[in-house]
Parts: sequence; C-alpha cells; structure tokens
Amino acid sequence: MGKIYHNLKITEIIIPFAHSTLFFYFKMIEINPIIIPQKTTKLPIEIYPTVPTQFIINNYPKLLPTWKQVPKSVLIVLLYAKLSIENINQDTQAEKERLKQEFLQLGNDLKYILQKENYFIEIIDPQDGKPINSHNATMNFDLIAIVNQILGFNYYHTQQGCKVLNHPTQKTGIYPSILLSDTDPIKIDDSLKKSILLTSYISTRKVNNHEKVINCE
Ligand code: B12
Repeated sequence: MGKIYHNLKITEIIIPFAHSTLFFYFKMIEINPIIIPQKTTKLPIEIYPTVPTQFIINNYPKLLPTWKQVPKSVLIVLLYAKLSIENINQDTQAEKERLKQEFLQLGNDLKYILQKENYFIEIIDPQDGKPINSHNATMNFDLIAIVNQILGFNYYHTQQGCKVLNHPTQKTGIYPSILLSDTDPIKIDDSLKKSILLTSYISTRKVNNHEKVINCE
C-alpha cells in the first residue's frame, strides 16, 4: 500500500481537493503537511507533525499534569470549516461542534495507529485547550499562539478578546487543535504515512519558502 502512495503523480492527488489555491499554497510553504479528507464533508484536514515551542517545554507540567517528561512532538491539526467561524451564531456553533467531533474521531484514529508502535499520544480538547483525559491542567494550550509560532500563520484579536487565525487560503474558516507525543515528529510522520488506516486517502507535499504565501494571497 505505501508503495502505491509514493508513486502517485501530483495531478492524481490534487484534483480530489479541487482547491487550485491549495496547490499554489503548498507550492509556496516550507512545511510538509499530511492532508486527508474529513469523514463527514471530505473537506481537507492538514496534519503538521512538528516540535514543541519553548513555551510548551517550559510549562508542560502545568499544561500536561500527568506527563513525567517533556513532549517531543506536537501534531497541529487544522480542519477546514464549511464557513467562517469568527462570529457567534447557531451556524458557527453547529459547525464548531461538527469539527470538534471530526477532530476527536481523527485523534482516536491517530492514537490507535501510533500506540501500535508504542508512541504515547495526548489528545487536546479544541474547545478549552486541555487534555481530554486529564482535567487538572492548571494552564490551557493557546492554540492560536501555537499555530502562529510554529506555522507562522497570522491572527487577529476579536472584540470579545479572543484571537482568530488567518489561514493562507481558508482565512477564518479553519478549526485548530493539537495532539502531543513522547516520540519525535519524524518517527510520527513516517508512521502516519506508512499506516494502512490513513494511506487510502493521504497525500503529502515537499515545498518551498513560507513568506511568499501571504504575498500571493
Ligand atoms: C478563552 C477563549 C475565548 C474567550 C476569550 C477570552 C480571552 N481572554 O482569551 C471568549 C469566550 C470571549 C472567546 C470568544 C470567541 N472565540 Co475563542 N477561544 C478561547 C480559547 C478556549 C482559549 C484562548 C486562550 O487560551 N487565550 C489565551 C489568553 C487567555 O491568555 P493570554 O494571557 O492572552 O496569553 C497566554 C497564553 O497565550 C499562554 N499560552 C498558552 N499556550 C501557549 C503556547 C504558546 C506557544 C505561547 C507563546 C503562549 C501560550 O501564555 C500567555 C501568557 O500566560 C480558544 C481555544 C484554545 N485553547 O486556544 C478559543 C478559540 C481561540 N476561539 C475561537 C473562536 C472562533 C471564538 C469566536 C471568535 C467565535 C466563536 N464562534 O466562538 C468568539 C469571539 C466572538 C467575537 N466576535 O469576539 C476559535 C478560533 C478558531 C480560529 N479559526 O482561529 C478557538 C481556537 C476555539 C476553536 N477551537 O475553534 N474565546
């Protein structure tokens, strides 16, 4: 199965997503995301296996009270929303709930895959930024600060004092969350790419130079 995936020509992978901007966007950034479609809408999910920020390393006992060691990787998961979620109304709350369930489903799938290789995974609740399995964290993960620091995506402050991401192509129609692991991101990346569970619809890219994205858009 892995072999097939690596021999796939670019065109065969791009078309299912039909996001021409998505193609140019990946042509421009220095990141190697894994892209899979959501279960309910087939809209993309971007998965970035990366290293933790200094803030997470310095504060992990408050953020992850059950952990005995510093996390070695953060998996940033960005789910594309059907609509912009920057306002509070019935549609955005319903869409946030749909995206939360999609993320939790995916989180459990990834946990199942990686635990088979004895890699420990912690799923973070995208609504409050705390581990879903241990509720006595004294600090929550600030998802926008993490995506901004690691991926460099901009954000803006809302009237009510929140922060909203400005994804290069999806703008504010994006739902962020994270998972953490005790294993380094390269092993995680390899394991996910090799996993049968995700191979049927995974596509990955090798691309160049992040800053240009903002200019292109
Ligand atoms: C708290 C919160 C709110 C509060 C804001 C209060 C506040 N003071 O922040 C309220 C309830 C008002 C709110 C409203 C909204 N929110 Co809000 N909110 C959050 C939540 C749960 C936490 C944000 C947070 O931690 N802020 C940090 C503040 C509290 O602390 P700070 O002192 O400024 O900074 C500290 C942290 O940054 C901390 N820190 C923690 N981890 C890290 C990591 C790093 C690397 C660094 C550097 C620092 C750091 O260190 C700093 C010093 O201690 C996030 C989810 C998440 N876990 O990130 C969603 C979240 C940011 N909200 C979201 C949204 C969409 C909204 C709304 C815009 C719309 C909606 N439908 O809900 C509304 C606002 C409507 C409006 N028009 O204004 C989305 C944004 C999605 C996107 N595309 O960007 C999020 C991500 C939830 C989600 N998963 O969808 N929100």
